[in-house]
Amino acid sequence: MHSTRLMFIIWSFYQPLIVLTLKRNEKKSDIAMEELDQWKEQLSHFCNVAMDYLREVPSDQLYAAAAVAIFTMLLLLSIRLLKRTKSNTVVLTGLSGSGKTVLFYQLRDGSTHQGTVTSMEPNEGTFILHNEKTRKGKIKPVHIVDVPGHSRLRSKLDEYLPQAAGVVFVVDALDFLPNCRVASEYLYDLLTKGSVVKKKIPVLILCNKTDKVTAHTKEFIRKQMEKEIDKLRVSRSAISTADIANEFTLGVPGEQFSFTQCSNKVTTADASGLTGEISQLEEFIREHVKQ
Ligand SMILES: Nc1nc2c(ncn2[C@@H]2O[C@H](COP(=O)(O)OP(=O)(O)OP(=O)(O)O)[C@@H](O)[C@H]2O)c(=O)[nH]1
Ligand SMILES: [Mg+2]
Repeated sequence: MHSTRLMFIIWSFYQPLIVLTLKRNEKKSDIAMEELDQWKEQLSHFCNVAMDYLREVPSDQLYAAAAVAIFTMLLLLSIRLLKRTKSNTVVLTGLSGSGKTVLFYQLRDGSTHQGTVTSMEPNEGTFILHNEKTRKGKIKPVHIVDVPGHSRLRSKLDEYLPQAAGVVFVVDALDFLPNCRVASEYLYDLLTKGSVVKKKIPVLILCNKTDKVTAHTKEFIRKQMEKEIDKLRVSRSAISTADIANEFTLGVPGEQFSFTQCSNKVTTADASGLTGEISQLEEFIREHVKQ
């Protein structure tokens, strides 16, 4: 009973203030002074009623009401802040020639644009995915970054990882075996980076170029990379005072390495950037960059 009355008084107290603010925001210079005085009068009347009532209410109830109001405000504020800081960046990484730039243009324009040039600069853009352009309703644009695979440019990856909502590690499924070790080393370095582990950034291993019949399957690629990383785990931990400074270790000691042991989610998918078969990549992006 007390609380209903209290709510009514609080509402009565704020109502004129809200209306006043709205009126001011409209910036209508011709607000009648008369009307303003009327509001002021009403406001002071409600202030008096509220003060009288507050004097009657036991102080513990007042404290409880204030605590609930502050808690609700803080909760709403933190929800808003969390929503705002949610990133829309997805980073494409992987060895040179795996097909990142072709995928980037497929995502943006639905076509491939470029020939066989090795990227010398990260390629980035914020856009609505090409396949979503015809969809109705509000669609959130995504920020896609294609970081070149050239070893001298890989350090650029560290600039983008802190803001990443997801990382796509592109693997050439056609020319996989000769590159398996180097690709696994690169993936190992990625999965042991503090920026990836601490924030549990989801990683998608995207087996690209599956338009060719000789391309390896994602299951095969996953298994081979797990085996390679298992070997790397042993050799890297042997170099304990490390030239190679991996921030975190991978897997469970004494067990064969599997991506399921990673603290972040590591999944695999197929794609063909050249022919535009990128639905699994788009699914991953949308899963982590919500509308
Ligand atoms: N068959 C086939 N070839 C592809 C596919 N995607 C890319 N390629 C070819 O692979 C080569 C490399 O593609 P890019 O997109 O430039 O590779 P990248 O990963 O951006 O390479 P860097 O910029 O050096 O890191 C090009 O010759 C592409 O035509 C695909 O899905 N299928
Ligand atoms: Mg490129």
